[in-house]
Amino acid sequence: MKYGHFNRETDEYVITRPDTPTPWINYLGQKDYFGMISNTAGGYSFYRDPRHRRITRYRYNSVPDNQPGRYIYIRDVEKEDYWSPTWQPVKKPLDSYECRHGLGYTRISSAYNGLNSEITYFVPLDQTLEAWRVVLHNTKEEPVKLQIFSLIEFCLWDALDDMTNFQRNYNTGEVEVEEGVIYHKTEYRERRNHFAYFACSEPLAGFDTSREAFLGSYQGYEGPQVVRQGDSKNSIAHGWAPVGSYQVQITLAPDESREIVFLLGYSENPEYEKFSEPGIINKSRARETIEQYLDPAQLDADFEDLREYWEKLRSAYQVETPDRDVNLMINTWNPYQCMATFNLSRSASLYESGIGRGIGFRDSNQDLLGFVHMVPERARQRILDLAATQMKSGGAYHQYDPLTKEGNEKIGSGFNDDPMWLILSVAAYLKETGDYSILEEPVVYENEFGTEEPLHEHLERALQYILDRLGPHGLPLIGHADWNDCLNLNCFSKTPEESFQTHEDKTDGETAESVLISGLFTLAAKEMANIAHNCDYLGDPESYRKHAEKMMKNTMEQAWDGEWFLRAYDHFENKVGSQECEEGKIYVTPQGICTMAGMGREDGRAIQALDSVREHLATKHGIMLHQPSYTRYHPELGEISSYPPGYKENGSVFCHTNPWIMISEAMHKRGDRAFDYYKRICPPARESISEVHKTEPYVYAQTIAGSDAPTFGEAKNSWLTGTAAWNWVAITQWILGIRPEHEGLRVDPCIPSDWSEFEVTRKFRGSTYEIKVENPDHVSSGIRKITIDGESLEDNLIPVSEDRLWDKNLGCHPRCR
Ligand code: BGC
Ligand code: IFM
Repeated sequence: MKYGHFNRETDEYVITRPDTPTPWINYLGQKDYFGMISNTAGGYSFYRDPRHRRITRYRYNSVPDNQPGRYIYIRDVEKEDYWSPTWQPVKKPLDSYECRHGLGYTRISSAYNGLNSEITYFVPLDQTLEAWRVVLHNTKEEPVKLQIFSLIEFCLWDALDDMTNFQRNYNTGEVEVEEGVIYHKTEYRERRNHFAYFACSEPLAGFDTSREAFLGSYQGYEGPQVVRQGDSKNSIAHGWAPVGSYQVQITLAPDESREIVFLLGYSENPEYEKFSEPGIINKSRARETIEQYLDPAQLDADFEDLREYWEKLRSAYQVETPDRDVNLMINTWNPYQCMATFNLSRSASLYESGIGRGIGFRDSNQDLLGFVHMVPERARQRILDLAATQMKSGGAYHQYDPLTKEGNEKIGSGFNDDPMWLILSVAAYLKETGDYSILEEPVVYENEFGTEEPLHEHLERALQYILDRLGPHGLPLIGHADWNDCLNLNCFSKTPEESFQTHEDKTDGETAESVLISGLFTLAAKEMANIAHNCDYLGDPESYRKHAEKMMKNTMEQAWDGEWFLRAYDHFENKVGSQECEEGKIYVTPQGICTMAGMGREDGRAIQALDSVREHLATKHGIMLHQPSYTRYHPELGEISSYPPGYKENGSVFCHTNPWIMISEAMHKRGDRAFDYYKRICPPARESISEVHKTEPYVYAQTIAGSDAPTFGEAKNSWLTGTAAWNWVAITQWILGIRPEHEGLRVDPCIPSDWSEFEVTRKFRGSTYEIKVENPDHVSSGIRKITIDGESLEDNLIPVSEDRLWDKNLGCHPRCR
């Protein structure tokens, strides 16, 4: 069952009924000011950091779901009737309803008793405000007298305190209303000097800033007293719960339309004022911005800029293939989701509360694979920020704070796979840009001044980190966990208190080993060899190759279980992910990563591992993490078995890992299989079973319940997941096969054999490549003939022009000389 449809012309997903199985959201904002908005206008906004600079309040896990949000109430004065043009929160049945989630904006249109409304929400580029453009149109033959009430509920900035520390925060809320603008200034006294404002383009017929005055005591958002009675109270909040509400009165003649603009913004006093005039908010600058952005002509121009911004980002890779879902994902939705993960890592979504996590070291390094082609300069900075949270040991803080960019002490380090992802992201950056100068950039350790070393030293230390931590079978020690945060195999080597103290970067007494990290290490060492081959910053390429070979050999000896790769050895040297195990006999992760790294390619064991995945783990809803799921708690395995069977890390279809199998299948030239897996989890391919899948059909979710779960096929945790970046890599680089390499652009398709042709436009190192692939013989892979501008090419690597190639001897690009 569908709840909407894709519009390819406008690049929108159009939701045609409001009661979607879960709230289907979109993100607003491109850089510093962000918001989440659902198809019924639920959601919240924040400036940079969703924990410490939360602008509006939101109630997770509450009922009714997905409240509050960016609300407009409309009241017909004569009929004394009111409704929400966004359906929530009043939920009166609308005569028509449509929500269009587009790139960087959401537009909700509806009709009720002859009044059409259209509300467009967006954040202008480089601004710290959001605009709501409300257009009302009277379709009736008689005039209609209306009262329009807006509502936002302010968060008292620190989102965690806001939902826990009521003895304090019922006292702190402060607002000011001046010249028709509501200022929310809680906390300004402590020289924090940031504030929010809410403004409106129309003369005010009234306002409210006290939630209780607006809603009425014991009332909810669905029927505020002020709206029911049509009478704003002009209330000023003192403590309790500050809100922002305006009342506008208009009369619309038959067929008349009117636009009203609301602005919600964030402002800070300039740095010097923070100290010279503590406690005074600088309204004059905010005022200027408000004047400027209340103007519809300005907003028209901004909306156009926004369109061009997304157009430019997406234009780096565009396709026309025989498959609708591929076209939708590659041209629009997959890069869009990748940018959301760039902006927010795993911090704020409907499933991430914005207070739990910062920017993940592992996560953001992987996310980079999906956005580096769109925002290479910002990707460069992200790499440097991440590397600055690395430790001298080569390990890394697992997360950093988006506001201060400092490593999170509480979560600490000890996830032994972390350093490998830095090597993989730097390799991806180099292949995309050819900018080897990044390797020379001085970067500190643990954000500590004076500890700078060039980035290439950080990479060396990352690799060494693994070599310094090999276990009894010569495989990498897992530490607290590897990619699977919940596979905690060293629980028994520690007291219960110690097992939660991961900030100490040491592995004393820990013996559990990870086969996934063996594979990652091999991939990373091979990337190091390639980088070393192309520039002089790293050592001898041969030495990295040797490390890779040794790890491969040892893994094949110690971690091949007969038909697939083992997952790990636990603290007692027992096998994890083996035929011998009672539960969790086979895991997808090592089959993907080890075969991608080239293990078992020559002797057929890689193919065998992939076939085992198909036999034991592949379902119609995607490939499960392991089988059988754990039915009881296994203290020797840790958190993984705390989840019920089929959910999350305990045997769900953990979508992030599926593209590893797609990539490996493509590497082994099995295009039909690779594509078959692609389609099983591809969101638009699941659109028609939205009642089962439940989350948005335009973005990936982290998990889909596995076959051991009663809700098999149900997705959760959409938007902020490494699934976006890895599927991008799988489809664009391995299935369509257009792959950036150090020396040029590889064209190496491995497609479903029934495709006759496809076309790609790829921007790469300053040139635009228009690539047409023809497949008259209906094969999956192999290139018979390749021509470029009419000339035939011997190899399928399109070399980049000389001046875009890094020159080892010059230590720069020839064009920079
Ligand atoms: C996992 C969760 C887990 C959490 C804490 C996350 O990465 O997805 O399932 O509960 O880590 O260990
Ligand atoms: O690898 C992790 C990721 O860092 C956060 N989400 C869950 C994944 C698997 O545990």
